Amino acid sequence: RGDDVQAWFDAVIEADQKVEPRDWMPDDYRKGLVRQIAQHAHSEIIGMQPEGNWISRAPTLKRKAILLAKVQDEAGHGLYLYAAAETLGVTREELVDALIEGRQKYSSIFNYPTLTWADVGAIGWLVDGAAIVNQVPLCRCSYGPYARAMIRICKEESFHQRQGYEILHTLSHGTPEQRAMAQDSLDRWWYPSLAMFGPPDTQSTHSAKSMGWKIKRHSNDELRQRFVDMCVPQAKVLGLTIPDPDLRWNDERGHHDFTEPDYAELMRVVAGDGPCNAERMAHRRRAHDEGAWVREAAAEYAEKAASRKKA
Ligand code: FAQ
Repeated sequence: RGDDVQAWFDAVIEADQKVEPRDWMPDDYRKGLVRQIAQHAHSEIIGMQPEGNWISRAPTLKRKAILLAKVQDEAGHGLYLYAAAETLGVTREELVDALIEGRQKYSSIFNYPTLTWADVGAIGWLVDGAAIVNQVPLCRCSYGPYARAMIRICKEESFHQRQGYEILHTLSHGTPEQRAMAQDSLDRWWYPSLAMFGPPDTQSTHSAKSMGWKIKRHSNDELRQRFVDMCVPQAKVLGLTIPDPDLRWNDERGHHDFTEPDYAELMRVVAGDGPCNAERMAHRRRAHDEGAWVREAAAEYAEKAASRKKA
């Protein structure tokens, strides 16, 4: 029977069909998915903080309403992804505890500070842009609930990316000070955004398995290249300079050559030693503690509603 179910699973993957929650799946496949989906969900939730920092200081009422909606979308994505992970037999409480106790990760990018309003634009353009490049292929991933969650999430990320681009476009066509602020944000966010795609393929521990299972459809380096190629013409329209003197079109490869991000820095930030790691985790823990009464009230209400139904 062991061989039968493995053969069935292999055939589903081979035929590009979806694996669903009740189907048999190898333990490593389940664990790998929980790891990636949980990390993804945590990133959405922690990712609310850098931009949340600017909600009270957005330059106009309209900008404030847009930013508020974007940050709320991120909360929605997090909850959506926790729900997708729960279909694999873990609970949201377990995952949130793993984040709070530092046993699970979130994306390196959210450990960098948002120093100016232009950073809200740079996050939209570059961070959401990188998220889209990474996540559009995940819409075709082999695990049904994750693939389906990604479809809606990508649509919303697309709006997020445009709002960030529009902020930077306004600034880069504004006063000299606004232009300088936009350029400075690009200077600071460029390499951390490239690092979002993970270590180079030669050092990526999970890629081979993940690609075999069709969770990942492209390698870290392939997606990073796709992102660079996408950003170059967009930066030109903004009139901003990507901070890489070696960035140039390579006719032979049909891609841009570029300077790789500092992967030692990526590993340091992932290990907890980035500019804002301590602050992000402290904020998350405080929010969790302060929300305890909401969780208790919701559980109490659910219990009452259930007993009322029984009566
Ligand atoms: N940060 O073997 P690989 C967003 C870890 S977008 C932290 O290559 P894999 C939207 C990796 O976990 C951001 N850790 O790993 C938004 C592994 O460690 P482990 C979230 C990283 O999984 C925008 C080790 O290094 N998006 O939130 C990073 O095959 C604005 C070895 O790496 C996703 O999570 C990193 N940058 O590939 C929200 C997308 N890179 O687990 C708010 C789904 C690598 O063994 C505001 N995830 N590591 O301890 C993925 O596509 C993949 O998991 C990768 C990494 C591509 C991130």
